[in-house]
Amino acid sequence: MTDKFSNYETRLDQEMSDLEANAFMETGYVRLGRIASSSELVALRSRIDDIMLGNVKYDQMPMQLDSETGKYGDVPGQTLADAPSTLAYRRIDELWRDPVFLGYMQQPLFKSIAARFIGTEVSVFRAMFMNKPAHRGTELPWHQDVGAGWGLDANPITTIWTAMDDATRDSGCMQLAPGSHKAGVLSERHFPTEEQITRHAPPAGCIHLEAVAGEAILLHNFLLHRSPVNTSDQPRRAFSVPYMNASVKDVQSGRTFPVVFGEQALIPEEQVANS
Ligand SMILES: O=C(O)CCC(=O)C(=O)O
Repeated sequence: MTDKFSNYETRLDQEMSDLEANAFMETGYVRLGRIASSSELVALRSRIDDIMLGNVKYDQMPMQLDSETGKYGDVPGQTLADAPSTLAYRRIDELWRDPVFLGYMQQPLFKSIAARFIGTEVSVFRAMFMNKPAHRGTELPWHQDVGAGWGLDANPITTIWTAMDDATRDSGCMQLAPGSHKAGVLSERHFPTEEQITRHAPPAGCIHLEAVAGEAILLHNFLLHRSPVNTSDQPRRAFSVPYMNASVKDVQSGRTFPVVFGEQALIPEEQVANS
């Protein structure tokens, strides 16, 4: 089954409705509508191109190349320095360092969602660009975005995923198992067993989450999701941000995470690239 978005107007309403909040808690995801306008999409795409090509550099930004084989196990480690200039990155993290992406993450609708599910002091576990270049990409197996593997002292539940291009079945759109978030944490290491997949993500109960460029979807972190490789001629880029309480700590270092809403919130104008 494919779940398609049908309203192509940019969303103006900056508050999450009760209906949306209830749908999210019931199914584990809710479509927020088209959030990024055409001009915002141009800005986000050109900024990420500049980061991938090395025209805008952040020394601390983890960048991961795509695998040659399309297999998840073959993804190379993350590079922090001397990143090659190419549009074939699979993943770039810590985009809260960048004013364009930080500004996008801090918009009023996302603040209203965070206020409803988290509170006023809010940090982000990651701010991740996820790319499936044309005729490439890496298969991402069924997983939840929780568990001891993330190394946090509390599990976040709200991730906002934004399509930076149309995401179709051909370009490797996400697949979801609606309702699977209700099963709780299936594996502390991210990936469920085959038996759990059969039980919680049966093919007849799963959907292809096609999305139009600029559309954002609120995903429950416990929801099982996956995505295949991109077989189309177009890239399938996305931006994904898990929001959580600013008190959540990394269990090893004891550190908290970058704050995006609240008293200590980062300010886009103060985020400066290294070159
Ligand atoms: O964009 C994708 O294909 C998957 C992204 C994902 O797993 C996430 O945002 O947690």
